[in-house]
Amino acid sequence: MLTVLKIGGSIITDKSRPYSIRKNVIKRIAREVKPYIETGNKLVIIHGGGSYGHYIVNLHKKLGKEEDAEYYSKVTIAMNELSIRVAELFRIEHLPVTVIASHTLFELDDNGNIIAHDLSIIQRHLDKGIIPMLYGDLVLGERGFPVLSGDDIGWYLACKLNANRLLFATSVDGIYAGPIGQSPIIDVIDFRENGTINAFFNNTPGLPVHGYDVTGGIWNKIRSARKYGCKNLDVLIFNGLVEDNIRKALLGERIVGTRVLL
Ligand code: IP8
Repeated sequence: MLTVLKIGGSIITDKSRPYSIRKNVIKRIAREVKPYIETGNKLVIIHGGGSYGHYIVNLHKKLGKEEDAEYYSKVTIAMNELSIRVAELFRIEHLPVTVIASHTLFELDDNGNIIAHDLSIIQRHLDKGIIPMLYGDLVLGERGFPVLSGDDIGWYLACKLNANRLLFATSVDGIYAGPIGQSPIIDVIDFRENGTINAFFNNTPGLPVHGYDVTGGIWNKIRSARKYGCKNLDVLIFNGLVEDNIRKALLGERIVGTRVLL
């Protein structure tokens, strides 16, 4: 079984404080991942930018410096640092993770399409029992340095690596049918029904957008579901801050969340 797990930046960092990580949450997540790995399953982890990437990107947007080489340097180093910190906490829990910098593997064209370099490096790590850890990052674009979100990487890798499951651990219970907190969680989004996706996006307001979430939250990014044309992928968007949810989701146990059927 191969699972791609995207861990939201708002789970592993404190978005109200620049460059802050939530150590205890990350350690807890590592412990929740263990039972899945110990039963011989494969895992790719991707995490978001949180109070590292989103913070810096937002700051530079205001200054109009999005095409500056130093900006690219600053964000890619900061994201790498965040990832190393997360990976180290996993390693302490004896999970064999390694960080693969997303900007070395992906670029984006002018239409926002992913150009991937040799993905077999990920497969070869998986074959040797390693857990590759990637993250939302700045990448080389045709012009400038666009943001490639971890969600997009998640969809892309899950489709290209033929993963069985794609899990989005977010800081909310799933996708709400209307205003957050006042409306129910959507149980299932079925993209297999023709036309559903358009009606769906015309009528729904979406997940909460955090102060400086430059990639717009999972609601926008879920459009990517169709882009990479993957089929038979079991997708679940759920609350990774609820204790034990990640363990259960990895083991296929039932939890509150939104399932996406492809
Ligand atoms: O949090 C964004 O990744 P995301 C990464 O997965 C940067 O959307 C650099 C802001």
